[in-house]
Amino acid sequence: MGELRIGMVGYAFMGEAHSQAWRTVNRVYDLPVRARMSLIAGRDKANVAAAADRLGWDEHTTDWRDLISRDDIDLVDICTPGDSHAEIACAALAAGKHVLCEKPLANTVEEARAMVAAADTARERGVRAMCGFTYRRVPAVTFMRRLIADGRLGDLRHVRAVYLQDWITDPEFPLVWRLQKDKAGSGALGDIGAHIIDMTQFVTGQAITGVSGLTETFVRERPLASADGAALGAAKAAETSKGQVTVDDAALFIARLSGGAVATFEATRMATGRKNGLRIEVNGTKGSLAFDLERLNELEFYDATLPGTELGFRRILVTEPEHPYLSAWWPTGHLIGYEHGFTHQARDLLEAIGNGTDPLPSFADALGVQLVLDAVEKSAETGGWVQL
Ligand code: SOE
Repeated sequence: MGELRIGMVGYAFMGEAHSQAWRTVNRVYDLPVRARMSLIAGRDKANVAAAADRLGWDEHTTDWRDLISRDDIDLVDICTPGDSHAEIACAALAAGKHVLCEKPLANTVEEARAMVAAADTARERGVRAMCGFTYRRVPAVTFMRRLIADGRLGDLRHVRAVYLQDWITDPEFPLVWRLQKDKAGSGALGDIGAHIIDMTQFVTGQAITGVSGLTETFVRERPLASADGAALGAAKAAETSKGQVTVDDAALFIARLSGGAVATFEATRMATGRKNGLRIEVNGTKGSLAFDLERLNELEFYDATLPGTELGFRRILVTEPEHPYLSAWWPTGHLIGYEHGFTHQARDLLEAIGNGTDPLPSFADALGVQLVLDAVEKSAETGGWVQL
């Protein structure tokens, strides 16, 4: 079995999640290649050294360019804020390294297009690129796509997708990078709206063809963050001086899909009480399916083809070995959690690289999401319909 030497940039929330996946993936799945956690990069010397030790990386560096110049790195895993995705990914691909890049792919459509071009050129040399829309790899979501593709819902009519969080409801919550446009590209729209856009296109197999949306920033000034911190970029302490919030707190839009369905989307970090509330429901002529991330081992299924006396939503427990990804985990009925999606993502990427095939979602798929994000912003500015 060949070894794939990984270099990862970033060690915060996503860096930890990806590290866990690289540590675990070959212990759980039989794969054509073995991931080696070779080198981790981060700007702060003490922090990256501590992260390397805690997360299990062989070596660490304060300069991501070391990952690009070293011959003993085969794949670059990008877990940084969006403002550095394009530069790192394009450099890595040009150097012949495979790339896994966190979502959203970039901060602008222009950057995303450059990344797609770099990936296309690299593919000719057998180099692979993938974007990390991890929730596709929750077994219930993958299974939902399968049921829809098998025609179990008939013709699709509606998609209703929400992604609700509440971690910035307090106006004193500091101005972390996720609230700064130059670092994050957009707010709730790109951070969590991107997930429900990708999920909608993934489960339905249909592309979003046009949108009309609005965005809102409820808290326009926040205390400056004084130090980099842990989960969600939260600062250890906040300064008394304030800075401008330059992204949306909430984004809502309606859309049309290429197969004729219509869809509604809501992404917000101001939904008090909702912590990581991603929910998607699809209604078709033969039935409905719903998924809720806070109950990620389940699907709700309404089969409208049953006799009237038997109609009703029923719960499918997605924990059988026959369900996607699950045969390698625990016996029937034993649940999985948030982090497993990252292991499944690592599995699919290693399998594709080992077999010489293209992993999904590709950079081109992720550019598709970026175009929708851009269209929603344009629509919010103009108040009109934006065709894609
Ligand atoms: C913060 O909003 C965040 O961590 C996102 O950045 C992730 O993509 C999402 O999975 C959970 O929430």
